[in-house]
Amino acid sequence: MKQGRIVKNISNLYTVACNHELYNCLPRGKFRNVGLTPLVGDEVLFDPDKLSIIDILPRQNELDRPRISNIDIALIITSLKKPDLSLNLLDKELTCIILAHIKPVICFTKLDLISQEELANLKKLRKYYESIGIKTFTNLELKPLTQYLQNKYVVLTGQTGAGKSSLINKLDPTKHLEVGEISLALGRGKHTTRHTEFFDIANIHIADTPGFSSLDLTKYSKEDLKNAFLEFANFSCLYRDCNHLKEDNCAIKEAVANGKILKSRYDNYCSFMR
Ligand SMILES: Nc1nc2c(ncn2[C@@H]2O[C@H](COP(=O)(O)OP(=O)(O)O)[C@@H](O)[C@H]2O)c(=O)[nH]1
Ligand SMILES: [Mg+2]
Ligand SMILES: [Zn+2]
Repeated sequence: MKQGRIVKNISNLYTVACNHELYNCLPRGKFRNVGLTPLVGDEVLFDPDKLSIIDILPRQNELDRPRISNIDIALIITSLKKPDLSLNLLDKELTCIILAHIKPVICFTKLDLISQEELANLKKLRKYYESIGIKTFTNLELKPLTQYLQNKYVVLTGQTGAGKSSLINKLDPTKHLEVGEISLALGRGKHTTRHTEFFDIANIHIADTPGFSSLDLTKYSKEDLKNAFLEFANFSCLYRDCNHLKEDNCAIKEAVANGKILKSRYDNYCSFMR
């Protein structure tokens, strides 16, 4: 029996990496009986002769969309055009990642497609997210980005068509992952990524994923959602259990009014709470 890490999954086949060797394994039947599915990222015990996964070691953390475990950093690939920037989606992704106890980092793409005015707006946006402790990069800042991700287990998340696979190809020019334009008719790419897979590139363990078209926040409590908006902790409201919605003397609403909290952040918070 050996211990390794699942680095790739296609339907029921799991590729386990162990001492730089790869083993294509099937999960043992007992997992299905107890409703347990191995995930890319899992540390597992496996039988290298029978090519079967015997046990899954406890997970440090686990993300639902994309499904993956034991991640240090989720790099949210956020395109500014095609698909257009959605701060609602970005804040949703941040919420899910923070509540999964994974460090979020934002990487903006397609700066070549935006106007000067939009570029100035991006600068302000980056400054705000940095001020609340979230690192931001663009896909034109490859050097500092790779530096920052050194030796980390990183998952690429973000909408289909945002530029996840393209980023991997950029980081390693010997890689030729399929990339694709999003088709407006289908709302999904023609040559998009269909499975989750880790690559070791430039001293980074980085996983490409299919991305997603929607995210669901209904499993979170109001308390969870409040905690996910990190900047709210800097303010104290009159009522300790204030939901920052209809309450009087709400320090959060005051901070929005005087520009200390980004209006889009607060609007997205309100929409998530509903
Ligand atoms: N103009 C522009 N296009 C990009 C950029 N990054 C990716 N793309 C294009 O966006 C499309 C979708 O990219 P892809 O990497 O497949 O996105 P994924 O679905 O997130 O993996 C492809 O046609 C890429 O060539 C960028 O920075 N600028
Ligand atoms: Mg892709
Ligand atoms: Zn409040």
